[in-house]
Amino acid sequence: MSLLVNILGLLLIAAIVWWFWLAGRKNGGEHYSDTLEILVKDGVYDPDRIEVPAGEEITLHFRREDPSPCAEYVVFSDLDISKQLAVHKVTELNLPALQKGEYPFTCQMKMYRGLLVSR
Ligand SMILES: [Cu+2]
Repeated sequence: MSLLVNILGLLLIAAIVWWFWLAGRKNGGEHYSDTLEILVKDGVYDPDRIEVPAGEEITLHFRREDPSPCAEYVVFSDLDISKQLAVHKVTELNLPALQKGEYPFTCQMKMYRGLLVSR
């Protein structure tokens, strides 16, 4: 009986974690603006999903707070664009006008992952 109670308890915890994880995610992604900063820290880009306008040149701002070499470069492999990010600073990255679509960006080892959604 106590085993059953323990299992139910674990399931409840899993459900709560799952709920908050889902609730914390933004469906369409953050909307791009000139002042939007992408924080590079603890293995995640924040925001990790950004909606950008199609057909416009834009500038992304990456604030790298992770000194590990893992975070050193941001790579847009579909666009053949990469940029070295300075630690504890904001690095600007210019992107050409994009067609509608999805453009993943990662660190060079693909542990950091983000997505640009061009609409
Ligand atoms: Cu990495």
